[in-house]
Amino acid sequence: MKLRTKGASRLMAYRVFASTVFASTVLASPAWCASRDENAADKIIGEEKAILTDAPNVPPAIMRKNATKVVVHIEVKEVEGRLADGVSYTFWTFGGKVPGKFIRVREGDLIEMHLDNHPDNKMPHNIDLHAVNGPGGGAAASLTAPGHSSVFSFKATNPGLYVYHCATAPVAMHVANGMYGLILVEPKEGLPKVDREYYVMQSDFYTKGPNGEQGLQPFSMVKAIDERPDYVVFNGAVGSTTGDKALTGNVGETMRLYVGDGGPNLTSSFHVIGQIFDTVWAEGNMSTPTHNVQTTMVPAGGSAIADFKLTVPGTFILVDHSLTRAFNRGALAQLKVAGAEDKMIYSGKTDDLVYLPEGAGARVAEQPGRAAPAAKDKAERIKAGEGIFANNCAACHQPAGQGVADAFPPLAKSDYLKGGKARVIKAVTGGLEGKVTVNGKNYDGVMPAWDLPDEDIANVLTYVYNSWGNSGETVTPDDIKAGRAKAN
Ligand code: HEC
Ligand SMILES: [Cu+2]
Repeated sequence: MKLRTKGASRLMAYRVFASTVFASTVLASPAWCASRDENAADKIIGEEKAILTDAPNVPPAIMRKNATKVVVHIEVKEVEGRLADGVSYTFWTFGGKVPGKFIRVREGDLIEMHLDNHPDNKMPHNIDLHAVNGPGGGAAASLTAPGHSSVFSFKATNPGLYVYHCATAPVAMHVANGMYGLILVEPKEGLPKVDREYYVMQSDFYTKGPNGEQGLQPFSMVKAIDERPDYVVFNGAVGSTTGDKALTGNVGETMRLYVGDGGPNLTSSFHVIGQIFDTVWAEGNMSTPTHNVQTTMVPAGGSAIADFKLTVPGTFILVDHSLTRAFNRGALAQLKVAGAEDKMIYSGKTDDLVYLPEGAGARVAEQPGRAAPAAKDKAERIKAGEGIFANNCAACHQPAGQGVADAFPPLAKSDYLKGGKARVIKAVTGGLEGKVTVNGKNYDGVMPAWDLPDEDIANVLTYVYNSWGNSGETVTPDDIKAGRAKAN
């Protein structure tokens, strides 16, 4: 949809708007979109079968200049699939995947909706489309037992990006199991042309076992009611859109994300790290775009459309900016942009200088005066060390010490640890930077010096030495005292 900016049409727009307000009880719609009544009255010419896509793909833009009858067939399937590595889940789906098929129609179209409930399914299902004017958004008309198919139709009277979902009791359970998707009702003039469009939908999952517990996980109604999700994901699974499944683009292209939030509970603070949205149609509304947006809220059962231009290459990360959801629960996707650098827009790191503020050598402990309780034996050291590791080391070296390729070396089975305690104590107390080789791989990063009491460092290193297949040595506070790197 193009905003008409010329003075004359603005004025005309205002007149239409004003006359609507003063002359009748018809609700004013923005002058550049057709009104609900105009769309309702649009003549239906011909018939076509809807092109439906799985995320992250979006059906092609509609070039038609008239309203038509669009036939949509969606098959509900209950399928077991991957929720995270080693974790599977019985998803209830609109079309076999989570989120459901993307449906694209034009305002004024008549949609003939067929909901087919596969005979192997165990539950009845239905569909409530937020684009429908009618009780339950179509839910009552579409309640369908396994092995049956329901048909109803509706007129797409209001343009926008709408969520659809199952509304069969218990509704939250059907939604929590994956029953949601998006339907775009394009305005007659279409949306501004872009080079790439993608479909991204966030949702929250509630499993019986905690995040990461392996195997087939049943749904937990208790956690759902408490709004304590174990997983918050984009497009149905942790890592659905990362690595070789990342979204892609090229420098110079314009990109549009159709973002939905299926919930059932959480509102998304949707953000792309390292990008600014040039245009956002907040809440999927088509009449008042906003510009230059960093983070846009996508409510549960709501949507947003975000456009931006790709100006520099690199990997950009899509997140729910409620950040533990992103980094600890899974709400993280990637966009990989290829092309030439533009050092004016983004220089990259231009320099790495030594920064030694006055007094840096003194290294004040974070909690001055805090005396770590002394561990009585090796078992106590390991136990205390586990907590210290989780709080100080796991963020980089990872909870199971496996490290992160090219960034943080592993502590699990690390041959660096075999090189003797003295070197390790020096690295942890004095920091480590420059090239190091661990298990045959090179790292060139910086680890800060750890301002922890001798007791804590002894404990964390004893924990590291006694975990993940390492050599099992004990490190004592006396070792630390003797081996501390000299403050510079
Ligand atoms: C901010 C990220 C970060 C944190 C937190 C961190 N490290 Fe490191 N660590 C690194 C990096 C980066 C290197 C490699 C440095 C280099 O390339 O010169 C490293 C190297 C090491 C090494 C030597 C290489 C190896 O893999 O065996 C040890 C041992 C180590 N760290 C222990 C710890 C311990 C113990 C803690 C917690 C007290 C900790 N690190 C916390 C980033 C971190
Ligand atoms: Cu259902």
